[in-house]
Amino acid sequence: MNEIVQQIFQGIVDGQQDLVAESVDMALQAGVPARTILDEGMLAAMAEVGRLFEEGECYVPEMLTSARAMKAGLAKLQPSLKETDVQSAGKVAIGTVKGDLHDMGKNLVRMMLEGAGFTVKDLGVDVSPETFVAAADEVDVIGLSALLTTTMGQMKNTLDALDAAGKRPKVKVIVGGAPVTEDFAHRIGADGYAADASRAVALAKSLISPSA
Ligand code: B1M
Repeated sequence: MNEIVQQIFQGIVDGQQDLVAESVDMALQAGVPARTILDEGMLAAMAEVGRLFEEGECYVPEMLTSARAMKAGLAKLQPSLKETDVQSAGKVAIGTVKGDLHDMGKNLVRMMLEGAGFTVKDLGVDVSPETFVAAADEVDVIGLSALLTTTMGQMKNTLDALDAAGKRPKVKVIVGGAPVTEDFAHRIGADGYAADASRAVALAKSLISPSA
């Protein structure tokens, strides 16, 4: 692994916000592709933090400082993830479902959608089905993110609420997040599942313009 990318990886694992932000700047200046920084530095580091947590080698406060360090790095990376001069590709409302406070994946999907020309309304975290329903009239696609097995059920609740409010025919619903699978998406009646942010963009595009 490139030395600066390794520094970003370790900085996130250790929760060093300033170091991560500076290292991302340095990596970009040195010509390291934004995708390499994201995939090999940042996402790999968060996976490592998850592994350490699972094995009892780190706890919630450490996960939180790692998340803050990743956020500091993402803020630096965001402009490089955006394409230039892109037309609006459609409107998306995105949020992390009720009971779930994880926002990094959702933020990444939002950034990539914006980079691809979508207008995105970010509903935040711990978003109730009612809030998604209220946003449905303004957008073409609703994106639901969940990181906990215990909150995945809120995706189904949100789909049910959209259905009950008569909004389901006019809006496409896509789902994603670490515990979510294609099969789960199918079972709850979502319009699509994406394993990562790039695939979420491709999915949203294909749902809005099926021939694209
Ligand atoms: Co939490 N946490 N956490 N956590 N956390 C996980 C998810 C966990 C897997 C860790 C572990 O045990 N290995 C575990 C869940 C276990 C389970 O449910 N099976 C867990 C747990 C247990 C918890 C708490 C319950 C811990 C506790 O309090 N005892 C608690 C729950 C709080 C709550 O939400 N109510 C909790 C809290 C936290 C923090 C607040 C400390 C912090 C979050 C900070 C924040 O987000 N602002 C945190 C973190 C950082 C993690 C890990 C380490 C990293 C998550 C992350 O940011 N990944 C995580 C372990 C892991 O995932 N390996 C873990 C980076 C992010 C870019 O990836 O979100 O997967 P991800 O997004 C990906 C894809 O999933 C996809 O695209 C992204 C990549 O391109 N994607 C979508 C995501 N959303 C999408 C939507 C789409 C499409 C694709 O369409 C709409």
